[in-house]
Amino acid sequence: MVRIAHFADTHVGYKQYNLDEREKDIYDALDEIGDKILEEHVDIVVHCGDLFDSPRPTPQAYRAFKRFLAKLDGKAKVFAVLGDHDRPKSRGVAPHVLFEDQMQILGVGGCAEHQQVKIGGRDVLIAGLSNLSRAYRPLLLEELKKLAGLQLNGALGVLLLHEGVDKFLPYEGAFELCLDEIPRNFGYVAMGHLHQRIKASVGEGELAYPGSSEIISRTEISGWQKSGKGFYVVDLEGDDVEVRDVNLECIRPQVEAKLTYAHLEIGLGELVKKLDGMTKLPLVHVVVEGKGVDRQGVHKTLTRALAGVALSFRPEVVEESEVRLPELRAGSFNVGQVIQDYFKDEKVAGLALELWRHLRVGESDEAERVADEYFEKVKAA
Ligand SMILES: [Mn+2]
Repeated sequence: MVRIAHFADTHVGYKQYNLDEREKDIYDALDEIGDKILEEHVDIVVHCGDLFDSPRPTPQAYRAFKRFLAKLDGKAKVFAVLGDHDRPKSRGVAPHVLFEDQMQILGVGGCAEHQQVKIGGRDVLIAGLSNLSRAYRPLLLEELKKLAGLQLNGALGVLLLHEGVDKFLPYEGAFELCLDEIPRNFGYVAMGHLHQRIKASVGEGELAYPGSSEIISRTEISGWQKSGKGFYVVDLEGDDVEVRDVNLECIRPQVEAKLTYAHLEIGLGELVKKLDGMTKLPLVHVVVEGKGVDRQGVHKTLTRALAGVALSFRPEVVEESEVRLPELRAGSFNVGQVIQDYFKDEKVAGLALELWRHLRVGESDEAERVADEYFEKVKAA
């Protein structure tokens, strides 16, 4: 049997809401992953992209990953592909190259790569293609076709990718690949990019997204509540593939609350009770809805009530007059399609869709990054 630890989207260096504690939370998650990987006695470790939050990590982020690799201390072979966050923007090298004597980076520059390793007498073929954006879909498909034609000759096949697959993004249309475009000759297709945990079958094998290792965005809260955050341990034995969740204990809780302005104190009392006794001080997302809301007053009340029971809170005030429900028929709504119809131009629609995904949850830093990246592309063209 060959045992693999599969993780992705660690976003090391990310500092949610510019809070020092959140930057440290991400390092803590990486530390715990390292500890738990050691407990599992894995042969191979694969990271499927967005290891770092940026192609130019801070020294602290580098140090956190250095500590992770030192922990493994050559006990497992480490492979990685680059994600959209940590691949270099134009010319230049990925931050991973600093560690290239301890890990292999696969499929950089739009060229899929594979290599064979021997684990306890078994041949394992590890293939990978680093992230290519939707704009390079033809190249992506061409490379995947080459991988699909690989002869495994009895070796266990593992494929590493960092892309969005349509089946798991039904409303947004922001995918790079369709499920049936994934090569079917690999026993395990290790994915990165989507931050929720997903498992599916493809061909004879299994495909899985381990999700992000911490809660990177507010949209991940429900997924975290349902299936936790962490990584996968994958056991490969002949045609049998077993994928098991390993959840982290250090995740900082995030709570969403909706309060009415008229009954703010009562609602807050209940919220505070709910927050009491959590392992780490939670991050709280509060929506206050009502008429003629005194925003400053609300902020003061929240600050007073949540001091000591929350790390920080993100307030949002919704005036009752602003609450308008759009008339949409059930099942007919696809944000990607609406945006596409409005803008006509595919590239502009792509930009708008990405901005929408971030801005609807208040991720203005992320939106800025997307806008900068788009601008750089336009400038280069
Ligand atoms: Mn990504």
